[in-house]
Amino acid sequence: MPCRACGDAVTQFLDLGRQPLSDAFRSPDDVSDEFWLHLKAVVCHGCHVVQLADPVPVERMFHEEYPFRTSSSRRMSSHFAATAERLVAGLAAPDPFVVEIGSNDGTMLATIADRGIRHLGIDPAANMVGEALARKVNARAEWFDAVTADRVRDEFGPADVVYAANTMCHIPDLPGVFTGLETLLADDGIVVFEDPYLGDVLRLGSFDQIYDEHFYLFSATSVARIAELHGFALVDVEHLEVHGGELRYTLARDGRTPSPAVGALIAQEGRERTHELPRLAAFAAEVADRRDRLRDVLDGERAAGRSVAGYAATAKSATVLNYCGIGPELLPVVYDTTPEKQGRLTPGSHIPVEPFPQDLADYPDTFLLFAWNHAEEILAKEQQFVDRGGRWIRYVPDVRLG
Ligand code: DWN
Repeated sequence: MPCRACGDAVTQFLDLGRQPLSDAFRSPDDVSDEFWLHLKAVVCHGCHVVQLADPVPVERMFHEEYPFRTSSSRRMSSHFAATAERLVAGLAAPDPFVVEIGSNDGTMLATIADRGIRHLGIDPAANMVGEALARKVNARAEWFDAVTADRVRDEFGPADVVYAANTMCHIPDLPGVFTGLETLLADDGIVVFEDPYLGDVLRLGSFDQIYDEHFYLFSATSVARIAELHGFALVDVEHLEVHGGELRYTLARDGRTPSPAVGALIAQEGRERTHELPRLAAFAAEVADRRDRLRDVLDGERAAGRSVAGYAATAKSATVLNYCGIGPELLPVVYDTTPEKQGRLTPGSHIPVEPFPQDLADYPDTFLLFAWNHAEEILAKEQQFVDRGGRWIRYVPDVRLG
């Protein structure tokens, strides 16, 4: 398959094996066949974007039972409140219009709505759109494409800002999204989006950022090239600490001068050979080594008779559990705050997901931290677990027990 973003040739550098849909938490009495994909990552020789070898049909992943809520992390909620304030501060039009693609439960748009700014959230997960509407956010359960973009422009006029967080990387048909952006965006409007950064994934060895929903792993270099194919320029780039390291990209097509950060990051990616096969092959070797070391740590805990539970049934954990071959024999339970995941089984590995125990005495001896990207928030609220001798297993930025 050629590159989905630019059509050029690709080369595979990573094989994470047979994987389920990362957010398809099964009911224990569900005996239907599970959907599996072969999770392989490739890099494009033209635009340099890293992507999955084979896309999963988007309808299988994003639907009215999508279980992830943006508001499940407090830190992310404040991140999006601050993001909204930044977007508002940059609005210059007399009656601006802000669109969010992948608006989920309306966490970001709630602030825009509070400020009385015209806005629209577009998301295929009808359940999350329902939650957004309940917080007085204007949202619709739709896919963002050229047809939707046309309709929205007809109804509301051009958008001054189109924003997307952890969404662009989820859409294999990126050219289709860009066609929609060309239609919807005002001539002097901006597209702002943020997604996990390839540079951080390579630096941290965070291979669990690769799963069905994360079709692309972007970088400044690849986004600049892809944007250019559609008449946009990458005019700003900002590194974000959230979700294990992301980049926020700003695109425009009004000829404005890119900020110095753009050229600096592209140059850095060139120096670090971020998109080159030897660098990507070294990452793949590190991933295989990390799998073996993580299994050793879990085997060690079991041999020592210490109980272990997973902390947070993240989408990312599907890659870890299935690639490392971790099932209920090594990890009997994963605790998670999401009601829709509780009482179900983790995809592929079939580990029961339960609510966190109310009583600290019922906590395990050791937690395997799947939501490592929220470590600061989690460690702060689980201080008592550590005070009574509880330990954490991590696998990002390295395998560690302590
Ligand atoms: O891109 C995506 C990101 C932004 O969100 C999506 N494809 C799906 C999802 O990925 P994830 O599930 O890996 O996201 P998080 O934010 O790392 O994890 C969320 C899960 O963790 C939820 O099920 C809630 C749970 N959680 C918890 O149980 N206790 C989270 C926190 C912070 C906690 O304290």
